[in-house]
Amino acid sequence: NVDVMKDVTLGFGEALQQCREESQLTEDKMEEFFHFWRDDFRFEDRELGCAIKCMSTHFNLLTDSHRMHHENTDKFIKSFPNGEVLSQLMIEVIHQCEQRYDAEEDHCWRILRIAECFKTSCQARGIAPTMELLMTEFIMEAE
Ligand code: M21
Repeated sequence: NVDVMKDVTLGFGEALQQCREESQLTEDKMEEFFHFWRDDFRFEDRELGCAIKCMSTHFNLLTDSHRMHHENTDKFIKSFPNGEVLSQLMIEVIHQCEQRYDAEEDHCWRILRIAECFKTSCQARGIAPTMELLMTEFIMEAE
């Protein structure tokens, strides 16, 4: 499960470079997307929420009201090896987080809060990938 999350994170993270300009997310705020899983990662910059919104749009994962598109998200997760073992759970977690922050009208801020909630829930459920795992894979991919 942790391996599936690793692959989805690295796959999703491929859209970061394309979204930097649009979201004004500078490298000092987030160098690489997988740093999302670091213990000391802070969810403070609105730009990060904007970047996740842009990246989600890039993969067609949002509806017109900027909420998760369940069907497309399911297909996206299942496009990774063994994605089917985690797809339902991930969608459920994100959906619960969406409901918790539904009153926030600013899309970037809301998505940032949802992302933080998603990370915390994944850690509580033991499906968050470790940084060692992510970094090793990231470096191997780059070589
Ligand atoms: C699994 C890899 C990365 C996940 C990153 C962020 C997940 C955040 C979910 C935000 C979904 C936005 C939904 C909008 O309502």
